Amino acid sequence: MRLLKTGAFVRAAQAAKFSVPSCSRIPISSPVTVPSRWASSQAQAQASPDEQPFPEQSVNLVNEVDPAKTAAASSQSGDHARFEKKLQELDLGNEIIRENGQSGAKILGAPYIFDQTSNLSSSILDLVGRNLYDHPDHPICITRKLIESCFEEPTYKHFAMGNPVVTVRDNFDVLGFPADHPGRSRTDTYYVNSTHLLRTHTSAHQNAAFQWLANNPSSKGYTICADVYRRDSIDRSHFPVFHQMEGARVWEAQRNRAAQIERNCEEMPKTGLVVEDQATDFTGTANPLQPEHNPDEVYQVARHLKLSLEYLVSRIFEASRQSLPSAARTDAPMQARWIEAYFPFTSPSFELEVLWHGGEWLELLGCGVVKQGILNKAGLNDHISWAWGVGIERFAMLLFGIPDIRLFWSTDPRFLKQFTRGKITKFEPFSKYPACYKDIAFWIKPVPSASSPLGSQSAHTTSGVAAAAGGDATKASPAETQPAAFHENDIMEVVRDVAGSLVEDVKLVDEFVHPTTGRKSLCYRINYRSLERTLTNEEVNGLHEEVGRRMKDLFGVELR
Ligand code: FA5
Ligand code: MG
Repeated sequence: MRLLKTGAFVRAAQAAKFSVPSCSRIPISSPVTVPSRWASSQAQAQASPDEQPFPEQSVNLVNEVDPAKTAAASSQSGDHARFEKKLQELDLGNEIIRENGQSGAKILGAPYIFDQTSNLSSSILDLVGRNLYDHPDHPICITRKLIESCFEEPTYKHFAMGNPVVTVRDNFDVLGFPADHPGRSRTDTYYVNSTHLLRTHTSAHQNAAFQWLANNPSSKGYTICADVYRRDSIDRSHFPVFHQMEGARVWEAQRNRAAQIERNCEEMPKTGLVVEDQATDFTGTANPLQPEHNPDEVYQVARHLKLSLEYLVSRIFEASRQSLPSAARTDAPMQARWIEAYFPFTSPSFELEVLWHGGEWLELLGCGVVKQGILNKAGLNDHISWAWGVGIERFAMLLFGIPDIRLFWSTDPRFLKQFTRGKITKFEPFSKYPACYKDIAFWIKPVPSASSPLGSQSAHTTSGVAAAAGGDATKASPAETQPAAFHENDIMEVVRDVAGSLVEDVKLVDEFVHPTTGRKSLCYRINYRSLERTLTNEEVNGLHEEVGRRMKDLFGVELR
């Protein structure tokens, strides 16, 4: 039983409230300006001078690739063509269809034929097309607008990307992801089929956006907002769908470009952030500048990038502080630090972390100087550029004091009614319903991945590399000593499919290797808790038994 995530619900919500982007192809050089549907003149009139709603400047940027056409082109046999035609004609929302040994899905109106790489589940498809970032009173949209307001037009153009189906090429290949990067693994990424996937990061649109800049030289940069999808663990800060924003700024070739960028740095607003910069050396092999670049320019581009993001973070923290009651506000400055990072498409690369409650460092964003090959491919040969990517939920949880990432998907009016466009208000928890945890223990099957329907590829070999775009190289599968019959993300996916948002977290609580047989046993604790009501024992037992059944059927585990 799933409260939030039934296909029927999503279709109703789509019809009533959320816009479903059309799949028609629009040339990259002529983006469509979306009318300010949600900019209410009433809200504008009511806002006090220091509570101005963030500006409305959204544009839809459409990928070069039309997924419907590519999907059609990729199917070869007559059977496939017939099945695809049938899918095309069926009047469905997002749905998976299995018929006579064939399977496929309809996603936002386009048909896709599955192959051996496909690993989509209906629970994930139910979330496609909700477009939370387009709903003006939703905290994701309010946060998006606040971020966009830090990167002003006309220098920056703002894009939102509705359709999450992109090509493997756009998500990984064009960006230079190595073949064994963990982000490419089927355990970490939702594949529609071997050529298409649900984007794992907004950088999937980087190439298209740079092409747009090449054709629109009056703009010098952009932001892109989109929903992104990763097979991941289940806890209060991880959900298989979250939102990212990406930004870039280019400088064309000009005499003394370093001095020009330096002037742009001087123009940046000053912030009160206390920032430690541990990533200033680009001369070694750890975080090198690119050989084709002028070092003076790289240092200025990196400085401009860091100043721009420090400005963004200081605006977020100031907005968060202002939304607290005056007695709860402190004047203590926010502490942040720059550390070195690795992304296949930038060098040097950085991450910004902030000191979180309890003294923990929390990663807010990744960024860097764009690889020259990527700019060249987009027609920006003589340009230099920085780019960044941030997680919107990370900022929104902080801004609104939202304690659980599942809440962003809630349709409960007690949640939705608390937020208003252009305003940052602290979330008032409406209730905390009781949790009910249950353990599931099983022996994993000691066979190679081929027999696992969602099996791993050999993608855990990129060690010591900070993962970009999903695929956590540091999170080893607990089963890694027994080759890939089971990956931790597989149980996460089963739990999500069975119980959806009724699970707060899933944790490995015990691991055990039999001393004589060498077989491995794992025990996971599933914490069932609804955000909206009290779950009955009977209901939780039913869900838990179904999780056990599916683990047995799909992964051949032996329940203990
Ligand atoms: C990326 O996705 C890169 N595309 C970012 C980038 C863009 C780098 C452009 C350079 C140039 P990463 O996987 O670290 O990187 O994710 C970027 C941000 O998304 C993180 O810093 C974090 O804020 C957010 N994020 C990542 N994973 C999650 C998650 N599971 N839940 C919520 N937010 C997340
Ligand atoms: Mg990261």
